[in-house]
Amino acid sequence: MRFVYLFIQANLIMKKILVANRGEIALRVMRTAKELGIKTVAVYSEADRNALHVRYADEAVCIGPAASSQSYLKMDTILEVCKNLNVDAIHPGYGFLSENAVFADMVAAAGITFIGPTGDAMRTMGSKIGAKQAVSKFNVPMVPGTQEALRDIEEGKRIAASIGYPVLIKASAGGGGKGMRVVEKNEEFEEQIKMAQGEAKSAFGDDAVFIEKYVGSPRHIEIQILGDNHGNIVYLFERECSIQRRHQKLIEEAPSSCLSPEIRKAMGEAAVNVAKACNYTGAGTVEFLVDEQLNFYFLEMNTRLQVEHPVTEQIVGLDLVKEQIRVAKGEQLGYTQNELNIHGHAIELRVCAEDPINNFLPDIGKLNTYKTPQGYGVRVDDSFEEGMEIPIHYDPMIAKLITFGKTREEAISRMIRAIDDYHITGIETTLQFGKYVMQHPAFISGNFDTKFIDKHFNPEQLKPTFENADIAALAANVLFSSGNKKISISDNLNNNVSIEPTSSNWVNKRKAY
Ligand code: MV4
Repeated sequence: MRFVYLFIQANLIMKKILVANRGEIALRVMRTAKELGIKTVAVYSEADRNALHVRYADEAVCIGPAASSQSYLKMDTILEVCKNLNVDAIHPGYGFLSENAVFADMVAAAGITFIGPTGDAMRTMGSKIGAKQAVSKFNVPMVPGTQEALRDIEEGKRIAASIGYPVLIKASAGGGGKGMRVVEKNEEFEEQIKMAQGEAKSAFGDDAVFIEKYVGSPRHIEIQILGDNHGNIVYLFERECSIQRRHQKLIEEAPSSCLSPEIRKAMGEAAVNVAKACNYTGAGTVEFLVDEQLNFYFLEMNTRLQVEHPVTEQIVGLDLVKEQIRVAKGEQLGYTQNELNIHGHAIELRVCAEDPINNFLPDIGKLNTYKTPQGYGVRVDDSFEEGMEIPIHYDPMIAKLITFGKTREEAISRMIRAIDDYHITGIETTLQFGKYVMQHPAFISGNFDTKFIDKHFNPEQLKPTFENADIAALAANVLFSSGNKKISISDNLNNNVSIEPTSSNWVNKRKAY
């Protein structure tokens, strides 16, 4: 007689989650936890006493002064809160401790579930050279280059010559473009390597650099992946993130308008292979460079939930935080790749407290007016109310404005409408920049790359000429004399100016933008 033993792995119990973050992402995570009947704990700095994530949570604990290093980055303090309040799991959001392998390991060692990948997966992908080595056996296209830290200048020159100039030097510990240098010719090689190593050493404490063939005007397209603890990994298609400035993304969309179903599938499968290369679990993102011929190359993997995840949620119909929590509990994904499809189109604009007319300089102050757009196909992920101050200590993002529609055209016109319906005063924002992009022929055509802003944006274009406003005021004066009610006219930025013909319009009246 033979016995068949069935081992059924019990799912973890998750009654209470601590969100080790602030702002819109803390709120976004807590909303999903609430829907799942999970209690939430907020941690906050002294600067965030009145923040919405603190009010929204079931419990909240102040963990230190405003500086992140003394609050949101305090691993021991956060773990202590977990123990005191009987927390079952930690969601790290993005930024702060979200990609900190040491923290992920500490959380696990304390018997708490880290809602994210293992520390080992983070370590593998945290080193660019380590990541390239790990994926090299997994059939993932990579830009021609080295897979080891460069030690010898002469050897480097030989490799650069065989790759062909221009080449790009990258820091292994880098990310977000830090420590990158383009080398145009052999004569510049030595000097640039030394500069790159110096920069890498001071920025990351690690001077390991490697070289790659320089891809001139690439697109940045990333694939969302999701893995469970049972070996299932799926891709949730791509996000086009080419509209960025100084490695700061400003507009993202899903799907990308340049991929064919075949390339989409090939990139998706490559991304799943990257995830396999580091035994990835949870939600992650694999970044690719895409050249003009639509060749794609693995860049790096982000081992966290990303800022722009909502555009993926809108087109695949999944709540990514809910999926993260489910797989962290030990549940199976519950769907196969074939069951996943793209429905419609979504665009996200990062509404930041930055002045696009003034070099995107961060702006601080108070949200004197703060009215968000509403209606079908519009989603606003934010964490502010009218009258609140934008704290200077953290990221200047006020909100993520997401629109979705059946087609890209619909998502674009809805975004323009939503920008017009968004009223912020007291602070400069990227809203009008967003509108400029939505109306730009290169963006509308879908044919653009990471140089979009360099090629197509000149701050002058955002300065209202006031010409139409002036004309409207003049016309209003005339109409006033003839007893008419109101005049409406659009200016160079398609902003409507309505003027009532009262005697005060004898003074040239300008619309407040
Ligand atoms: C490149 C590249 C061209 N060629 N690698 C920038 C951030 C880092 N993650 C990788 N980056 C790049 N790597 C090769 N071989 C151009 C960039 C790059 C870039 C990439 C994605 C999005 C925006 C970018 C802006 C400038 C440069």
